[in-house]
Formats: sequence, structure tokens, C-alpha cells
Amino acid sequence: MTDDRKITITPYKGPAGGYGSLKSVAQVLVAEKVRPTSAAQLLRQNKPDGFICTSCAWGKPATPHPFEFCENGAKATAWDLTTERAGTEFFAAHTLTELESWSDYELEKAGRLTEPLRFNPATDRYEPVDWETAFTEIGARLKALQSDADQTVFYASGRASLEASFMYQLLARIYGTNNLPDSSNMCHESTSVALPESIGVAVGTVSLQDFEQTDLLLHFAHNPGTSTPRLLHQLQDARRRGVPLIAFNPLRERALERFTNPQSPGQMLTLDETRMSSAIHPVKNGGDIAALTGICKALIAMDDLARDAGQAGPTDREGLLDSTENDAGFSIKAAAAGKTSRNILDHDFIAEHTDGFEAFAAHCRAADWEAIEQISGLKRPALEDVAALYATSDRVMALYGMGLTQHVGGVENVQMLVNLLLLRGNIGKAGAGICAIRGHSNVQGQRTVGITEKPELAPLDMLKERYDFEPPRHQGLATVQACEKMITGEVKAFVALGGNLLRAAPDQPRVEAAWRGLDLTVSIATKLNRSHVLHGTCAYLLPCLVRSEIDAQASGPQTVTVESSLAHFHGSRGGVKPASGTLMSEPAIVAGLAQATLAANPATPWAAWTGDYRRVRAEIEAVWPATFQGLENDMLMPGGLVRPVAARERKWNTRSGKANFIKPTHLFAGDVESLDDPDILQLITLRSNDQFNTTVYGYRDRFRGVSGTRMVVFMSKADIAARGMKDGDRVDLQTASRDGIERIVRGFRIVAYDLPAGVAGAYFPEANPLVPLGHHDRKAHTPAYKAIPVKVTPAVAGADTAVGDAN
Ligand SMILES: Nc1nc2c(c(=O)[nH]1)N[C@H]1C(S)=C(S)[C@@H](COP(=O)(O)OP(=O)(O)OC[C@H]3O[C@@H](n4cnc5c(=O)[nH]c(N)nc54)[C@H](O)[C@@H]3O)O[C@H]1N2
Ligand SMILES: Nc1nc2c(c(=O)[nH]1)N[C@H]1C(S)=C(S)[C@@H](COP(=O)(O)OP(=O)(O)OC[C@H]3O[C@@H](n4cnc5c(=O)[nH]c(N)nc54)[C@H](O)[C@@H]3O)O[C@H]1N2
Ligand SMILES: [Mo]
Repeated sequence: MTDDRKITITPYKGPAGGYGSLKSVAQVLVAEKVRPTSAAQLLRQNKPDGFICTSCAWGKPATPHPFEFCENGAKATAWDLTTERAGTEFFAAHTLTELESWSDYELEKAGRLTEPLRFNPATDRYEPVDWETAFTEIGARLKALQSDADQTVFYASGRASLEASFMYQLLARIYGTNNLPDSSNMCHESTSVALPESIGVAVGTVSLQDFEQTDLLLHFAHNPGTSTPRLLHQLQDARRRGVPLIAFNPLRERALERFTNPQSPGQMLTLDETRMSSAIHPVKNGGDIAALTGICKALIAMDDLARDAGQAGPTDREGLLDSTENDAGFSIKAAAAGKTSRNILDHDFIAEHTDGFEAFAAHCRAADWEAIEQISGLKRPALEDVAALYATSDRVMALYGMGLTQHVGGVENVQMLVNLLLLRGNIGKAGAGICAIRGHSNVQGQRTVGITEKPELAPLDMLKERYDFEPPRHQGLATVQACEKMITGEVKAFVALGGNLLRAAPDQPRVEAAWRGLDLTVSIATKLNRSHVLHGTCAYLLPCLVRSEIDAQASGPQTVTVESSLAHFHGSRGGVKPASGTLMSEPAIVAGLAQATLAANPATPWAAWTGDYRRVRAEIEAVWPATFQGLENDMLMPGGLVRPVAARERKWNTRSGKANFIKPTHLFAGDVESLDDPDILQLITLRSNDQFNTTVYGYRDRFRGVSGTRMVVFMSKADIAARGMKDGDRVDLQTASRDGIERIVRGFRIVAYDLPAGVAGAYFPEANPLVPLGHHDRKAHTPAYKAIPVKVTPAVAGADTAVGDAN
């Protein structure tokens, strides 16, 4: 499709939030032609009696703000409640070959899917099919593959409710596979691997109340203004109390600099912007392990100094601290002078609760400042300053997002952050803790109810006993491995509970080619995307309700539940009439697939479960009693049901029985071999303020001042000059891969941007063809989307631009 968007690139001068935010909400309500009655649903968003926003997973306060939604939550709801429809006429008018040339934006913009569809090879179109036929045919095809059940993959994107997710994992396991990859494999999987080793839980340890008691907020690798705007309420309140917020981010994200609360009329009128960060440290991407090592090293040096000073009189202080000429040196001395060693590091906590301190401390003492500075891009005095502030703060919280998890050393990034917290006992006390800011609104909950490829994380014995089947005990496929096995031809069928794997996953052209070779693709979805337009030999598109719609079943309107980033379970009730009378709910579709695929079994009454979701919640509570006790009663209470998190109580469910200091293996979290090549930039793939993952709402990244295009590459002035290029030039990006596969995306426009030399940024998903499938975290296999080694070359004239953008 042609495109006549006007491109403007101008620095944004306003704060995050503010009038720009309100204007943006109004624009999307109009653009999506949302009915006024539906727009009123925004007032019910994230309230105890309302529905839980599908945008992010941030906590829902017990006493909500009058408008407990943000610009992007409103966009997500408007996108769902649009009056646009991709119905029979739409699919009659467009062949799938034609739709392949449409952008992500255009595909979803077509509107809500209205009826089940089946691919017809004779017409190259999706055509309507009734639900019963669709289920029966899919069931027959799945049964044909069941003798080797690992040929089928059951993918889930983190939006589906606990009820739908529970039923889905049970379907997969009774079918015979643990192939339950989740969007989480591309997201916080590094957290799910790192935290259990470090502190014995897979989720963060903080609650909303902790924000009211904290003395210092360390904020890493996350963009709150776009990704989690409701978090700005907590950050702003803390800033108002004078709590320092220290951010580490290669980009000076606008919300970290300034925020005006669009829901606080007083503040809007006076334009009193809260200065968000006390400092933003422009760490290079992949440089957080180095930065954190520097902070820990300085802290340990202070502790050594104080201990020596407290013992045999004057000691060689200068030897321990040879940077006395700078401010940071003095502040460290000042901090050290007033303290005993006991209260620089929390030695009582370390002795009673941790393991591995000595080895970790030795590792930090031995670390080389020059390497730390080079890899982090930050100066020693800056890191010593953070250490001094940290040493004088009693209650410290560390928050983080994708800039830590999506790296080759993603697990080590997270574990380093925990190491820092453990040095001063900042886990398991009020106002302190680790906060993994989750993405999809129920991604954490899906893992809690058994969507996992790792058999050891599912209560298989309990499932066996309760549902009378033999669960598969071997490892299933995570997302990257599922893509690899599609490429080798070992995977033949793919069922997706939401999501858009082809745009979200690495190595797009290779995965797309493999996808076309599948025997069967089944997508449960709300809107059309590339993973539907491209398809297997047999393909079905099963349209479902969205969370804000009324879900009426045999026993009446239903409630579903989700888990927030802060490990609270909340009930959610839709209030809007469904987009079409033919839609089914996700639990009903999963039940339909299960009934058509699996042998009848009185222990799994799929139809009765669908008729009344309370019965599904009763099953969830029976399978995980310690986690879900009281769910039915508390889910609609203000604050929801609080999930017990052992580390909050300083109970450490680790192998050592303690919280573990874990040494990193490298200072750089990216591809170590690409580090020294001056031609290589480390590319971050980013979200714009006008998208939700692969859902592109529009072409306006307000905070970064880019409008009309998404095909930009943000580069530092130094890197632009070093290549003899200039702002606005057209360039191609090529991955510096070592596997012989050429990965190029053409036609980016250079935007000169304030970021450290060596770092570049481009938007996800347009840049995904640049990410090799093998470029992932060493342990968690999370794709390393935040440091892709690339080379920038002048654009080849006339060459095709990337899929999804016609500029
Ligand atoms: N509006 C909106 N909301 C969303 C989403 C969306 O797409 N749109 N997606 C949802 C999902 S699934 C998720 S997971 C979250 C994602 O939310 P975020 O965690 O904010 O993810 P990104 O937007 O990818 O941005 C990561 C941030 O990390 C910084 N960064 C990159 N590399 C590094 C690094 O090596 N070190 C440091 N310190 N910083 C780095 C980037 O500059 C950027 O500010 O948001 C959720 N909420
Ligand atoms: N380069 C790069 N790639 C990335 C990332 C990155 O930062 N950089 N981030 C990664 C991350 S953090 C994530 S979480 C993944 C996201 O990967 P996915 O979760 O697979 O992708 P989404 O874009 O969230 O999925 C959007 C589609 O979900 C469907 N959908 C929307 N709402 C519903 C619903 O209520 N029910 C159902 N059944 N379907 C629905 C719609 O059809 C929509 O087109 O992408 C990853 N990919
Ligand atoms: Mo995510």
C-alpha cells in the first residue's frame, strides 16, 4: 500500500503526561470511532468492580485514582473497542497474498475479527466457517499428529486470563506435550531464571506500599512514560517526598526527565512538572553489569575503609580510594567517615541470610575500573556517587525492564542488581526490594497457572492425580527453540493463544519461511496480524472477546482473573457488548479445541468449566492451594488477592537455603566478541509511544519527536560523523553475524540523538529481521533484542525497504 504520511523529526519539549497525553487519548477515541458509551468504560478501567486494562501489568492500587488508566491504557482499550470490523466482506475483498504487503498498522486497523475463518487455497482467502466445523477439523488434524505430540506447539501471548491459560496448559499436557512457549520467553524469562537462583522466587518482591516507604529508587532499563505510565504515579509521589530516583538508561527517556500528571488538574494548570530523575546515567546498552560492578566495588571499598578505620587506627585510605581528587571521592569518604563497617554493608544480613559474599566481594575488588568505565560508558566518580547515596539510604528499591532482560547476559544483569540489593539487606524489608516490571497484563499469571515449557515448574503429579492422565515429563520448547524446530521441520503445527509470533520473534525471514511450511496454524485472536496472513497448509483464525467485553456464559456474565507485576490477583469484568454475536471467549475456544482433540474424561468437564468460570478458579485453587487460597473471595476486593512471595519474608527457597550472591561471568552483557570492532554499533530495539508490541497504533513517537515514520535509526553525533554521514541520511543496517546468514534491513533514516557513542536505536518490530535466533541469553534464551551488533551503510538506492513500512 502506498503511504503519504508526513514525516517530522523535532525534539519534543513538553513533559511526559500532560496535555499531550490527554490529546492523544482523545485522538485515538475519535480515530477508532469508539462509541461514547464504550468510551465511558475507561472510568471502570483497573477499578475493583471494573475490568483490568490489557495494556501493562502494573499494580492496581486498593484506592484507585479517579482515572486509573493512562494514555496507553486508553489507547489499548480504544483499539479493542473500535467500531471497525474485519468481517466477511473484508476477507472476501482481499487475498492473503495481497494482505502480505500490508503494514502491521494497516492489518490491525482493519478492525476486530468477527467470525471464525478457514483458509481456502483455491481462493487464497480466509473464508467463514462455523465454530463446530472449525473445532472438529482442527481436532482431527491435531489428533493425527498426537502420536508424536511434540510436533505441535501451544504458544501463548501474555494477555489471556488465568482461567483461559489454566485450561490451555491442561489441553497441551493432556495432548502430550510441554511445548508451551509464551511471550514471556522473549521478555522477562531472564527474570524467571535469575531470581529463583538468587532469592528463591520467580517474581519481584515489592508492593505498592513499598513506594511510600522507600528512601531511594534505582530505575534500570525501562521506559515508564510509554510502557508503564501508571508507575509514574508512584514515582512522582516518591519524588515529592524528596526520594532520589536514579535512572540508568542509554536514552534520556522523557518520562524519566519530566512528568506532568494529566490526571491532576492542579498540576496541569500550573504546569508544575515533577523532575523525575535526580540523575539519569547514560549507561551504554549491555553496560549494566559493568556499572553495577563499579557501584558494588565502590561500596565494598567503603566498607573495607570503614572497617580498617574502626580497627587499628589510621590506615592507607588513599590506597583504597585513589580518586580523592573528585567530588565522589569526598562523598565516599564522608559517608565512610560517619559509619562503621556494620552499616555500610549490612553484615548481619549477609551473615544470616546470604551465601557467596566473600567470592563476590573478591570478584568486585579485583574488577578493573578502566574496563568498568569503558564498557558501562560511565565514569568512576559517577558510580562512586551512586554508591555513596546507596550507602546512606536505608530502604532501597530497584526496578527494571527489558533493557536488562533482553541481553546475552540478561540473567547476569538481573542477578547483579540483586547482588547490589543484598549488600545492604534490601530484600524482605519495607520500602525495599526488587521490582521486575512485567509487560503483558497477565504474563506473570500465565506462568503461575502452568504455562511453561519447563516440566519442573508445573505440578505434574497433582495434575496427573486430579485429571487422571499421564503428563509428559520431558522438557518442552520455549519460543526461540520452537522457532528453531519449525525451521528444521520438526514442529508441524502451531496453535497460538493470542500474539503475533512472526513479528515478535527474531530472524523474521527465516521464521516466516518455516511458518509457511507448517501443516497447521491456528490463531485465537482479536485482530488481524502478519502471523495470520502468513499461514500453514491448513489455517484457522478463531476470533475472541476482549477483556472489556461482556463474557456471557451458561451461568451468566463471567469474571476473569489476572496477576499484576506486584503479584496481586485481580478480577476483571467486561461491560461492553461484544464486537460481534459470533465471538467466543478464550476459555470457550480452548474448551472447544480440547473437546474436539482429547478423549472424553469426567475429570475435565470442559463444557461445565466454560459455563461457569468459578469452577475453573476452583480447579486453580485446588492445584495451587498455597498461592490461590481465597481467590474467589478476594479477587474483586480493593487490592485483590495478595500472592505469598517467600523472599518478602526472607524465606529463601534456593538450593543453599540462603539468598545467593552470584558473580557475573562477563562485564559486558552483549556479544563480547563484537565489542572491540569500531565499525559495529550495538543496536537497541525500542517501543515507540504509539504501539503495543507488534500492534502499531500510529506513527507518532511523541516523546522522541519522531512522526510519520518508524523507519529511523537513532545514532549519536559522534557515530554519525565517524561514518561521514549526516542527520537525515538514508542508511541500511546489517547484522554483524558470524553464522554466514546475511541479515539486512534497508531504508532507515538517521536521527541524531542524545545517546552514548557506540549505541544505536531502532523500532521493534521493524528491526527484528536483524536479530539472529541464536543471539539470546546464555541461560534463559531470551532473545538479546537490546544489543544487536550492526553495521550502518549508506542505503542501496531502489532496494526494498523493510516489511511493514512503505517509507
Ligand atoms: N504502550 C506500551 N506499553 C507496553 C508495551 C508496548 O509495546 N507499548 N509493551 C509491554 C511489554 S510486553 C513489555 S515487556 C513492557 C516493555 O517495557 P520496557 O521495559 O520499557 O521496554 P522497552 O520499551 O523495550 O524499553 C526498554 C528501555 O530500556 C532502555 N535500554 C535498552 N538497553 C538497555 C541497557 O542495556 N541498559 C539499560 N540500563 N537500559 C537499556 C531503553 O533505552 C528503553 O528505555 O511494556 C509493556 N507495556
Ligand atoms: N526486537 C524486539 N522484539 C521483541 C521485543 C523487543 O523489545 N524488541 N519485545 C518482546 C516482548 S517483551 C514481547 S512480550 C513479545 C510480544 O509478542 P506477542 O505477545 O506474541 O505479540 P503482541 O504484539 O503482543 O500480539 C499482538 C496480537 O495479539 C492479538 N490479541 C490482542 N489482544 C488479544 C486478546 O485479548 N486475546 C487474544 N487471543 N489475542 C489478542 C492480536 O491479534 C494482536 O495482533 O515481543 C518480543 N519481541
Ligand atoms: Mo513483554
